[in-house]
Amino acid sequence: MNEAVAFEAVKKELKPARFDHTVRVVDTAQKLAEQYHAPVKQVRLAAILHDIAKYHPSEGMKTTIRNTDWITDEWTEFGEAVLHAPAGAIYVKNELGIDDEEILLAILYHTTGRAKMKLIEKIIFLADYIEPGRRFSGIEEVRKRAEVSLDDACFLALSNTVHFLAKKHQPIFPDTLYAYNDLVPINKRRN
Ligand code: DGI
Ligand code: FE
Ligand code: FE
Repeated sequence: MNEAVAFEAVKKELKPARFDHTVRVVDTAQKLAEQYHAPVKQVRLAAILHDIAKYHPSEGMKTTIRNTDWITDEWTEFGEAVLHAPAGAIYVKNELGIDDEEILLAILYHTTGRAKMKLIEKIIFLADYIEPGRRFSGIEEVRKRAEVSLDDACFLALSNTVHFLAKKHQPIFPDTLYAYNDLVPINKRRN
């Protein structure tokens, strides 16, 4: 799929502010791809499409997830904010005919991360977190770390997210915790 078609497809699904976020994620992801030697075209396409299901109704997303054999039903048990990630992966596969597994994985795990993320997944996960419109607390440290280590920057983002969710007594999707443990700096893990 070419980028113009992908941009058109997301534009009609998103509100203007969310579309602007998407454009910033594409730009940020491209820079990370160049820096960390990832395939730019694939990364840009995943970034363009990553939030395509953001405004789909929750009940519909839950039904779709339950009816899709390659997506676990567990996604429906951890709050509404995570639903758009699997729903987006399903949507781009079924409605847009995207079969590139790395792009599908990058969309599927862009919110939570997972253990053993591939390069493209890490880039989309991080770009979504540090795009210049974001104002999370602690984000400057993550942006700085992204200049030197993709893994460490993803780890800091995950640490912030786990903190944020736990503080609000929100459920934490298991893959978020697996991703956190997977990227804990090795010297700390063995202590
Ligand atoms: O879609 P975006 O706003 O660009 O960003 P996102 O896809 O990272 O979604 C952010 C939301 O997802 C935010 O409300 C926190 C929530 N979230 C992230 N990880 C988890 C989570 N919510 C739950 N319940 N569990 C998680 O592991
Ligand atoms: Fe998202
Ligand atoms: Fe996003």
